[in-house]
Amino acid sequence: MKKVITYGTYDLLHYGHIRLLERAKALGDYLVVGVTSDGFDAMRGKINVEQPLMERVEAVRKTGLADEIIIEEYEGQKINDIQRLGIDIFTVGSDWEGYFDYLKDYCEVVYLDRTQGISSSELRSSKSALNLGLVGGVELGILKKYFEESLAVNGIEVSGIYGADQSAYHEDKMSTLPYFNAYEELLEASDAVYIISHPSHHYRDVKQALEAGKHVLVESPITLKLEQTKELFNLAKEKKLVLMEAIKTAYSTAYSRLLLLAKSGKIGDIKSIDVTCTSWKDYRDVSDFSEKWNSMTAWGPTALLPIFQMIGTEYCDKTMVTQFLNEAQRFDAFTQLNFIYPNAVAQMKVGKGIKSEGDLRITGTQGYIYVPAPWWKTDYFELRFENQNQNKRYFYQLEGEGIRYELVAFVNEITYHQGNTFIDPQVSYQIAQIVEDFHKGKDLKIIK
Ligand code: C2G
Repeated sequence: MKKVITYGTYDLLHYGHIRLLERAKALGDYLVVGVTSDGFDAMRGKINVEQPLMERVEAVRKTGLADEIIIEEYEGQKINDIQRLGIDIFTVGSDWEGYFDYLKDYCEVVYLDRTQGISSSELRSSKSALNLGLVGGVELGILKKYFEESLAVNGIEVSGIYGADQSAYHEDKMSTLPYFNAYEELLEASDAVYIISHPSHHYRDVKQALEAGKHVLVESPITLKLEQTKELFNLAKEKKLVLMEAIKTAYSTAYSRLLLLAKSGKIGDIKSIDVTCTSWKDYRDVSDFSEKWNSMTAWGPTALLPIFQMIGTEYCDKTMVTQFLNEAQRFDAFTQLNFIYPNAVAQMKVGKGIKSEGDLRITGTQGYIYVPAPWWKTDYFELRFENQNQNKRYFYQLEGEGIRYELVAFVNEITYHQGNTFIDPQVSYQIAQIVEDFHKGKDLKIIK
């Protein structure tokens, strides 16, 4: 018996799919169809799939062409399936010509002509790509990462750049993008913007974008003041626009799973969180820090995230200690914060003028979770117990440092209004509050 396998998303099943399945079936005696899971599609950047997995499976089943249907969930699964199921022929449409030649080591590979003139993309309710404008500042490296990641996400088209130094990109792909000299013009050309101007400009930049009717993904902190952050969220709500805080860690798979595990009681009650984020640079020759992200704004929001998301925002006391490299311009070499909650404590240390181990430890009454440095872009963490035999290790794929997932979440929220389940507004408000207190010097002790 000749066994054939083929894979696809089969969104809004159409004539092109059916013709492919018919020809695939005709190649042998038994046809296995692999239908991609929602998660796998999201990971490979196919984020605009309209039907959920079960509906797509049902549609394939109804064709009566598949003898067996399996779900494709991870990269590299094809080899496993082929060996496991004893497959003789792997086949797929000619749009994948050459791409699956590596499977020739395991079975015969056949590319079938793609049916012209029909596709799921055309059938999908003619939603065009989201035009995303990039609003820069001095953080050129990060802006570039967002551009590169946007290329891996279906449904996003970068419309241009404003506010960044164009000459910095002369050698790469980004230089081909339109550069706008006026923010209004970039807004005009975009449906949404990603903003990484200096935090002191966020309020102005976000407000202008929202007032122009554009969705906003803004680096955290959203603004430097709690009231301003609230005002912007209200404005977004009023205008039915998405305002999303860009803390990439919040959108990564490993971190999301870690959050669920910690909350599920696997390590007992959480009693303490210790979190450190540092990135060192030599600032000895720097005299003007006005456009630089200080340690608190660059790292504070990321470090505060696990604390506020795991033990809440209702602490009873906090102390903040900082050492300034430039006190007038509020540039801190490092800042340490201690929180006391009714049932737990937390400590965060952030710094650009110090270097330390950037790990995350969550202490519970039964065990602890350890996330090695750099914890904020991790694909791995461990659950550890007194009895080491109970220890567990968890690995998750991390694409583009989490930026890719963040962009997918942003597009999904704009398209499907699923609600931002990644960062609760209360967490955003509390982050803004801490950043505001720091800049005002409230509860702040200064060391030399
Ligand atoms: N197809 C076709 N003609 C069309 C459209 C699609 O022959 N007009 C074929 C594709 O080439 C593919 C199958 O139908 O073999 C399913 O297409 P999609 O649902 O778009 O899935 P795709 O993303 O191509 O998935 O890892 C390989 C993927 O799983 C294939």
